[in-house]
Amino acid sequence: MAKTETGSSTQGTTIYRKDYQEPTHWIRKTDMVFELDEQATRVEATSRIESNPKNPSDTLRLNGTHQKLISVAINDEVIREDAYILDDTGLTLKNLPENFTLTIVSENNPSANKALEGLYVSNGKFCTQCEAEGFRRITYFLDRPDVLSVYTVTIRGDQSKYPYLLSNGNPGPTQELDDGRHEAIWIDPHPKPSYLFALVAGNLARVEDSFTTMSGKEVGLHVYVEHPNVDQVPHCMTSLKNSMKWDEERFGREFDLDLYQIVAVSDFNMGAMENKGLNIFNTKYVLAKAETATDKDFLGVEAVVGHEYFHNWSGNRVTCRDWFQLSLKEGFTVYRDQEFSSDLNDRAIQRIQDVRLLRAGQFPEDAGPMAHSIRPDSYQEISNFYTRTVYEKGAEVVRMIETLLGRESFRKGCDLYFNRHDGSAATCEDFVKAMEDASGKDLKRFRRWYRQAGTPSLHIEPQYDASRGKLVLNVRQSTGRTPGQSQKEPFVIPLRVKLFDETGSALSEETLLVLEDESACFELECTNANAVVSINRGFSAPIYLSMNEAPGHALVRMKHDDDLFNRWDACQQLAEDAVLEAYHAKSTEAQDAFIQAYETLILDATKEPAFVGEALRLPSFNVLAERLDAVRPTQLHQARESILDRIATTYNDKILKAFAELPKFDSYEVSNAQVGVRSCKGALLILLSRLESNQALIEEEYRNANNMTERLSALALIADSDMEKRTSILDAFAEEWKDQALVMDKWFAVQASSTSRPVLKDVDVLLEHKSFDLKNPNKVRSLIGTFAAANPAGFHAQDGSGYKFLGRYVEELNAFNPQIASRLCSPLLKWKNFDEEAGSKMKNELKRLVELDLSKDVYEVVSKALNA
Ligand code: B3K
Ligand code: ZN
Repeated sequence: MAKTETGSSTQGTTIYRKDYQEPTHWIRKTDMVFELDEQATRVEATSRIESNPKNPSDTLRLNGTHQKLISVAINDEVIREDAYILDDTGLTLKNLPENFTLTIVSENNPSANKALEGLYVSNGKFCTQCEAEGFRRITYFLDRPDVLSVYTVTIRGDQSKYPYLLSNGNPGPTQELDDGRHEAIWIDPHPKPSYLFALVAGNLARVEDSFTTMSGKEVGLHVYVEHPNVDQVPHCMTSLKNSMKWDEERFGREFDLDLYQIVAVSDFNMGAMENKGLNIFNTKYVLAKAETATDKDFLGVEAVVGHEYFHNWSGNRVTCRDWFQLSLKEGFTVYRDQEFSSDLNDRAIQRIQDVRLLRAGQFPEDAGPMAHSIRPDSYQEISNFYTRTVYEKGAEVVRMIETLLGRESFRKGCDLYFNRHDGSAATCEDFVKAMEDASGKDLKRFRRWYRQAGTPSLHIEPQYDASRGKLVLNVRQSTGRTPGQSQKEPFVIPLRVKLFDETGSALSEETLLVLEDESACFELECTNANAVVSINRGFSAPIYLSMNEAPGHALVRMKHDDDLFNRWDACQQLAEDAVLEAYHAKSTEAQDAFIQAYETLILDATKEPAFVGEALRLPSFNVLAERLDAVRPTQLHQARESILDRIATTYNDKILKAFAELPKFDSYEVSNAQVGVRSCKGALLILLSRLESNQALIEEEYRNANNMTERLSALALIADSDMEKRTSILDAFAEEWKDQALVMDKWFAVQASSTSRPVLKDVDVLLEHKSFDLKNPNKVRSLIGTFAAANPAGFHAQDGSGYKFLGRYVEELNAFNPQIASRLCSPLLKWKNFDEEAGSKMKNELKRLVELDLSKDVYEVVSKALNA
C-alpha cells in the first residue's frame, strides 16, 4: 500500500514487440463489486478464467500494484497466503485447474492516488483512468489489451455524496442500502480489454439528450459536469451528436449501446479517454461558452468529443493486440477526427493546422533521442509512447494509404477491417492487409512507414526538356539515422503535383506521383519552359521537401496556387528562409524578398481572412530549430524577432488599415467566417503590438472584446508588454475569473509565454498563486509546460536558469505523477540540437536527474536522451 511512484527496481526493463506471446489464460467474464470509500475502497473481482490451449500453463501471473490484497479464492474456496506469490507488481497463482472462478478482494486508497492512474478522487468525485496499465491498480488482473472480458459492475457508495454511480455499458437495477448508501449495477454486453474499464461516482449535474441511430435505435446521451458548469455543455452535446451522425455517414458505423455517457473531471493526465460507453474527459475538452472559451477551445472540444466517439469502432470494437500496435487505434482515430473536423469546418485551414502541429511536435520527436516508428519495437514505459509519432504521424500514414488507394477503396478497406476484426484484438498488419485485400493494391513497401522512424527528406531538381515537351522531376529521398536504425530503406512517398505558369494559370490537372525507390525521374507533359511546380499538395506525405526552383516561383505559389495548403506552405518556406538568413547574418536577399511578399498577405486580409490569419504567422522557434544544427537559441529567437520587427515597422499603416476593415460581429458564433476573421485579427494584432504607438489600441481591443478569443489575444499581448496598466489588467482578469479553472489556466499560460520580460521571476511568483496547484495537470501544463515548450527566450536564458527550473519541477512531479513529469521533460531531451553553450547546460540538468530515484517514465526519457 505504501508503494510510491518511483523505485529503481522498476527502471530500465525493456519490453520487445518481437517477444509477444498470447496470454496463458483468457478471462471471459468479470464481475466486480466496488464499496467506495475515499481512503479505502474495497474491490471484489470475480473472473471466469479459462486456460488458453495455444499457450497452456497451470500457473497464472496477474498484474497488480498499489493496493492491499485481502483474499484470493479459487472456485469460492479462499486459498492460504502460502499458496500464492505476491510482489510489488503482481500475483502468481500455481497448480491451477484448467477452468476456474477466481475471486480477489483488495483495497486501494483513491484519495492518495496523485498519479491519476487507476481509481482516484478528483474534486470529491471518484473516477478512473485505466489506459494503458491503470486497471492493475484497481485489482489483480490480466491487464493487457488482448484479454477481452464481459463486465458486470456493482457500485456501492454514500447516496448524498455520490448521487451518481456510473460504469460502462447499459444501466442495470439500482437500490437503496442501509446507512445512507445506495447501489447501482452496470452491464456491458461488449467484451472489452481492462484498459477500457471506467467508474465514476459523484455529485454531478447531468445534461441529457438523445440520438436516433441510422437503424432507428434511440441512444440516451448524458453529459456530467460540476453543477455551476451546466451552461457550458451545449457545444459538447452538439459535437457528440454531430460525431455520431458523421461516423454513420462517412464510415457506416453505428453506436451499439443504449446510453453514451461523458463525464468531465478537472484532474486528468491527458485530454480524454474512450472507455466503453463512459468517456471520461478533461474539463478542457467538454466545457465551452463564448465568455470563457476561445475559438480554438470550441474546435478542440468538437475534435476530442469526435475522437473519443470514433474510438468506439477504431479502438473499442476492434482493439489492439498489444501496446506496440497503439497507432492502429490512435493513428487511425486521429485521421478520423481530422476528417470529421475538415468536413464540418474549413478543410484547408484544418490541414494547415494539423501540419503545423506535426512540424512543431512530431518532426522534432522523430529527430530526437526518443524517435520511434509509429509501431515501436520496444519500450520501457508504455505511457511514454502516447506520442505525436504514434498519433499524428500515425494519422499521416493512414492518410497516405487513403491517397494511394483513393477514397472509395479506402472506405472498402475500412469496412473490411471493421467487419473482419470486430470483437477482437488486432494488429497494424491486420489493418494494412485489409486495405490490400479490399483494393487489390500491394502495400508491401509501404509497410516501411510502420517500422522505420525518422522524417524523410526529399530533394527535387526540375529540368525542362524542350525537345520532348516534358518537365522532368529528378527526385531523391534520404532519411537520417534514428536510435537503433542507422540504415533506412526508401519510403513509399505519394506526391500530389500540379503545374502552373508564372501568372498562376494551371498548366495541368493534378496528378499523383508515387516515389517507391531512393530516387526517380518523373516526366510531366509540359510546353512551358518556366513551369511552376506545386508538389506535395495538401501535404500528401509527411516529409521535408526542398526544390531547386527558379527565383520567384515560391512567390507565384504563395499568390496563386489553387491548393490553399501549398499557398500557406510557400509563405512558410519564404519566412523560414528569411529567418535563417537573419540568423546566419549572411545577406539580406531572402529577408527582402519575404518582407515584400508579406505585403500581399496584409493587403488580402479582408479578402480571405482565415487563410491570411494562418499565413501571417511565422514558423515557430521549435520548427525553425529543426532546420539547424548546433542551434544558438538566443540568436535564433532574435533572428525571428528581427523579421517580425521589420514587418511591423514597414507595414504599420497597412496593418492598421486591414485591422480596421475586418468585420465586427455583434453576436459570437463559431462559424468558419467568424473564426477566420478573429484568427486574422489576432495575427495582425501580434504585429501591431510591436510598436508602442499601438498600445492604446490593444487595450481598447481587450476592453471591448465580447468573447474570450479576442479578449485573450489582447491579454497575451498586454502580458508580454511593459504597459503601465499591465499588472492592474492581469489582476482584474484573475479576480474576475478566479472561479473558472480553465480561464485561470489561460491566465497562467499568457504570462508564462511572455518573451519580453524576466519571465522566470513572474513564473516563480505565479507558482505561489492560490489558483496554482502542482497536483493538477492542467495547471502544470499551463504554467511550467508553456514556459518550457513555448517560451524560447525564457527557457533558453543564457545562465541556464530555465533548464534548472524545469529540472526542479520534473523532479518534484516525478515523485507523485510520473506521466506528467516525463512529458514535461521533453524540451530538455533535445540538448544535442543546441550549441555547446546551451546543450551542455541542458545535459547537466539531465545528468542531475538521472542520479535521482526516478520513476520508470522519467528514467526512460532521461537515460535515452543522455545516451543519444
Ligand atoms: N486513449 C487515450 C489516451 C490514453 C493515454 C494513456 N496514458 C485517449 C485517446 O487517445 O483518445
Ligand atoms: Zn485516441
